[in-house]
Amino acid sequence: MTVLFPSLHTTPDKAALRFGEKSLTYAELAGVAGSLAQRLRGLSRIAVWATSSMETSVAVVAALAAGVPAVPLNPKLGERELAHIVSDSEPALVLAEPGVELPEGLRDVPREDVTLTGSAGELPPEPDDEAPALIVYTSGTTGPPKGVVLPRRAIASTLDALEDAWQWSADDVLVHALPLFHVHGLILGILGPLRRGGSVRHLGKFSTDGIAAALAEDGTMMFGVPTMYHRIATEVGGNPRLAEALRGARLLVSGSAALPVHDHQQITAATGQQVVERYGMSETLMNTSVRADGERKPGTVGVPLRGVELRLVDEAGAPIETSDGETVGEIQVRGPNLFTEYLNRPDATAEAFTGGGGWFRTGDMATRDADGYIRIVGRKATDIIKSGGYKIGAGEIENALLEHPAVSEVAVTGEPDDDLGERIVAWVVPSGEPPSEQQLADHVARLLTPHKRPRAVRFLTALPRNDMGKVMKRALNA
Ligand code: MCA
Ligand code: AMP
Repeated sequence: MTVLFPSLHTTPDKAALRFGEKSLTYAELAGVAGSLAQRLRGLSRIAVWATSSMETSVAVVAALAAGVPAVPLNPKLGERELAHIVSDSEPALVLAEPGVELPEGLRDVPREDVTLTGSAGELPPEPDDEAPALIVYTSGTTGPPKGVVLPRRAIASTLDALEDAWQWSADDVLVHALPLFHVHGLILGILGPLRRGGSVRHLGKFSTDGIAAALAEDGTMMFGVPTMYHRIATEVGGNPRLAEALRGARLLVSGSAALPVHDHQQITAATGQQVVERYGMSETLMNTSVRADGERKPGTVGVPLRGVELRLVDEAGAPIETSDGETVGEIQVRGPNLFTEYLNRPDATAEAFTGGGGWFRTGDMATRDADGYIRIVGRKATDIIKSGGYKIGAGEIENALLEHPAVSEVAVTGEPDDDLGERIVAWVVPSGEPPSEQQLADHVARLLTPHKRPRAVRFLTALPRNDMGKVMKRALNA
């Protein structure tokens, strides 16, 4: 049985978590999470209203300690998406920050507030390594998001592989402002430092000033999505305080989407730092990274992490043996970092793996150079959009927009965007008087979530279709 967070037992006085004015040492965290864990034991599954807060972190640590699978919920989820996740995951309880209002969609789920004081509790014995620990919802090309079931084994192995790749230690103080309902912010950004016995400083909300202040104070590492690094890159040349703070960091890590080489270059020019990129997925956790002690090659996501088997395959599914930096294939991976299944979706789980050998098909297209560095060049499915580091399925937005009375037909695509990487564009055939862009954005934000809202709406009299009647999305973007 793996002890997930040894420091809860071994370094009581060390700072573990800090959110603004709130902070907890390892002993305090063990106490509050232990007492909550005792109350959670035996429940089938719980939800966590995942605000960017200390309470969310305590709730997740408590659920892990109790061996109860936890579903982190984006607090901005719209009504349709929330209803789907609640009915799919059937949480017995929702843990929330005191005083935070929960939406109607959770009215049938009992609520328990997470408090940071009160009687200290004993941590229960460690659950089994294969026990489901977290269920993280992620979008596909069509249909509603699927729940990715992650066992403790995957979490421990990915975090230990990153210790090796980044020389990540108990001395590191991680600074970030990532949301806590996805793998990046929650597993890497909170559970990562806790597994190492280090500390986290979460900023609540991203700002370049917040990053500069935290790194200048005691931060040694920063995690962010490319949109955050792009905002830093745009500003850092004219902001000596930000440049100085970044210069002093031990390691800056970017992930969740590709960081453009231009942003890499601007940051390096102003700070001397070379941002390290790593590549992962909700289903696989982390697969590759540029190593802290390795050559930094901007525009690549580095080499496979310890324990991760990675291959590129051609269209026929045959492995590509050459490492010429040019031949493009789909990335497939295998290893202890992988998820167990999609919740309630054996069909989708079976489809995600190859028949022979159990390789997971990532859908990401890449090349490999002679040093084994992977460069991601695109995705197999055009219907997956990455915006602000969030994965978004075109199909779910199309379905939501079709429910709007003023929309007759619609196609959704992703378009390059300097800030977001890709922006969501809705191509709409109106049923009468065209609705306003704002109306359609609000409609999607209300049903799904605000980051899935279209950032541009273009009206057409008909969608371009091929002889089979299928919408030709490439023609729209041309
Ligand atoms: C705007 N807003 C609206 C509307 N329009 N709300 C409701 N209805 C509307 N019509 C609100 C938003 O909710 C938000 O509120 C504010 O306006 C601004 O939103 P927006 O422009 O969308 O974004 P932003 O605030 O500029 O955010 C950029 C960001 C964010 C901070 C970079 O995109 C972000 O945090 N991304 C991280 C994604 C991530 O963690 N991905 C990891 C998954 P308010 O200001 O109140 O918030 S990938 C993963 O886990 C894998 C494993 C991996 O590899 O990492
Ligand atoms: P998600 O399903 O939200 O976990 O997103 C996973 C996807 O994000 C991967 O399949 C990749 O397409 C993308 N991704 C993650 N990290 C990187 C990176 N460093 N460079 C390019 N794409 C990335």
